[in-house]
Amino acid sequence: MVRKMKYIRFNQQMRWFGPLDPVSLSDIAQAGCHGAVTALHELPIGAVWSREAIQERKSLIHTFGLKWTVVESLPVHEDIKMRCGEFQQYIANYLESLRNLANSGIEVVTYNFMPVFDWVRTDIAYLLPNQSEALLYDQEKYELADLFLLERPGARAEKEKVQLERLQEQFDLIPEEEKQALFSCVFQALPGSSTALRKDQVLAAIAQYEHIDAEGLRDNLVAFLEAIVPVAEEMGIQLAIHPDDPPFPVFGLPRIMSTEADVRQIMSRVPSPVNGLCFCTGSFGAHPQNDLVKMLRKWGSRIHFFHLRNTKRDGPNRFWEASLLEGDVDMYKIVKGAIELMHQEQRSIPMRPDHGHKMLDDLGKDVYPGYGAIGRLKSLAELRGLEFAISRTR
Ligand code: DNO
Repeated sequence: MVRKMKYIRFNQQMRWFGPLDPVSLSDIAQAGCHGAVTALHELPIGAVWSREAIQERKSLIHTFGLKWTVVESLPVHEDIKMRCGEFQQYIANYLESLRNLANSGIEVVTYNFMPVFDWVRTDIAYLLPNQSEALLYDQEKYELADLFLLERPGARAEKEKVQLERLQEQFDLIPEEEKQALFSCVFQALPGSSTALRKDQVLAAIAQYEHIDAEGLRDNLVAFLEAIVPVAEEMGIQLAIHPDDPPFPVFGLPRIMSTEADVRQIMSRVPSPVNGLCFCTGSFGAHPQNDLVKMLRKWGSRIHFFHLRNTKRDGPNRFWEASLLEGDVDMYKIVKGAIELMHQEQRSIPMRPDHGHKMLDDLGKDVYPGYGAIGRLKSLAELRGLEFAISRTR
């Protein structure tokens, strides 16, 4: 008989981008986390993660009294997403990495299936009334970047003539340095994304998807999962797909993990319990039709990792990253739902605060956008307080 534990807590994590991250493992340990979520960021996408390299990183993390049980991300090569080129070799590599990770004690592997771009924002220093800075996605800025900076063929065809004229006028008013900043924000700034691509490289990467629609991409994801799930099952690895961020198509590329309906399809087409979700409240929460509390209730047993952050929508396809307790997501209900889930299933689920505001001493520092220490520490403290209070009163 399973003895029920009184309090099952989140397995508290913070993301660490490796030895080059200005936020150190010592900072993460001082924040009181149980572990650091990380990846071998220095390796090219698609390469095998060797047992030795994994062990070395793990030993480093252990030196600070932290554990490494969650990988974010083991990135999926574009050939696998398109099911072309060297995709079989890349799947074989992925399987080898999964085995090596499992043999080194990794329990959860996070990945995404977004073509070309991982996450997209149009401003990484959106000034809040209290002088801290947040990340912003503004559809209009995105359209300007798409039409006039990237000059994606096809972007113009998606617009009416009058709309184009209005956008052109807007674009002409932007000073040159701001145009540059917009380009690098949209295409080159965000951590965890593949690499800083040049305009021609971005265009070439997008063009490769010309003949792949959402259904095609979904089939490719299912085929990928069918190849890796048996190994994940055998090795005791939980797979956690990250939702699309933002949760709608960008640059004419298909997106297949934006809504509850998307989740349902992938979870039911590959029903193994190891085929699970990274429940990112920021990404799912930016879509007005997603009822996050309901999704958590419905798909709880398939949630292997929580990313907790809040967004505030203030226009169609426009949102900024709000304080943890203040955006559109009811964080009280989410944490309550997560606690219920952990008790019901008698398991502690890894959770990390996601992007934080840039604030206090971090304002002058060069930190990865969204990943300064102080803003995330604030969110973590709020989450811990919420969790503690809910657990004590249930
Ligand atoms: C952004 C992150 C993403 C995430 C990947 C997972 O802050 O949430 O980069 O790590 O999509 O594969």
